[in-house]
Amino acid sequence: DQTVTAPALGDLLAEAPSNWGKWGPDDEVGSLNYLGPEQAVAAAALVRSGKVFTLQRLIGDPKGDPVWPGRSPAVRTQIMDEATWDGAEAPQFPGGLHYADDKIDAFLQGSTQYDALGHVWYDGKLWNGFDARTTVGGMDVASVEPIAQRGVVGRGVLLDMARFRGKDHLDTAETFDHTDLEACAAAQGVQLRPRDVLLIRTNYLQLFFELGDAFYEGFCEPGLQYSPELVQWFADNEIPNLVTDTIANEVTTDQNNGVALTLHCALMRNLGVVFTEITDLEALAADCAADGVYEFMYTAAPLKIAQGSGAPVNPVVVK
Ligand code: UVW
Repeated sequence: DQTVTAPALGDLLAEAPSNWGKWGPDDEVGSLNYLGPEQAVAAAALVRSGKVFTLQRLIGDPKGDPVWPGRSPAVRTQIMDEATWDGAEAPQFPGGLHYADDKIDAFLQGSTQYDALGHVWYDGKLWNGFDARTTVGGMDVASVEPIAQRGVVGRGVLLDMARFRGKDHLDTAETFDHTDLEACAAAQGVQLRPRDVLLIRTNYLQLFFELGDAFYEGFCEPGLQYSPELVQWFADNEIPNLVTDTIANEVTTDQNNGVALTLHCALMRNLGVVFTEITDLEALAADCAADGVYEFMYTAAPLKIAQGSGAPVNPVVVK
């Protein structure tokens, strides 16, 4: 049983690099501090063709909404429609206006989303050393609010790991590391630079759309796998934001030691790397393959949700 033999995160990451305190004791946006006006101006200079790509998955996709096991897809309910206005009790507006209204009941991590830095923790501490009890009843610190307030603008680089490995999509539990990312970048003819927003394509969720509920049997997404060297690489390269097209941005269960979601802890909790999950990179990847340009301006701003552990987002890329 891997859950019994897996090492505790506190032991595994005892010597791992940390950015706690680097931007002051009250900081709630972590490695997004690496993105400032200089990075925004440089990113804007990458806009050449004016092609725009939106990276959010469709909420309410008739083919289904992929979510982490235990979460449910968003439910949209229509409150007002043309039929509503037929009844005797229907409100009447001078001039005869009718309108449609909907509401949505959704996990904040139930579609394309930004995680708050305090979304995960271990040993009772969140990002920057904040006490995990500050999450009780709504996140008092390190929620998605300051990330949403700030927004994200920077040089984005797509690393198409599926194409690099000659596959339609990566396989269940398939792993890769920073050396693979560098090799992928080299094969694509793009140079990785410090403070890049990394967008990693696996196309793994294609299996969700093919398999439906059977997708969740033996659930283990492919992705980056923890090693001390990988975490150091993220620290050295001052990566602000990791964006992927999987539900949780990393191999679900470490294939070496059985630990779940190690990088959520090593990168998000300890380094303050912000995670963006469940993006749709297909149109962007097709375009990059066609024109050979894998760098672009990446912009995103999650919804401003008070005390939220995350928030839906529709990132925009401009090439
Ligand atoms: C969990 O936190 C379990 O997953 P995610 O970061 O994908 O929301």
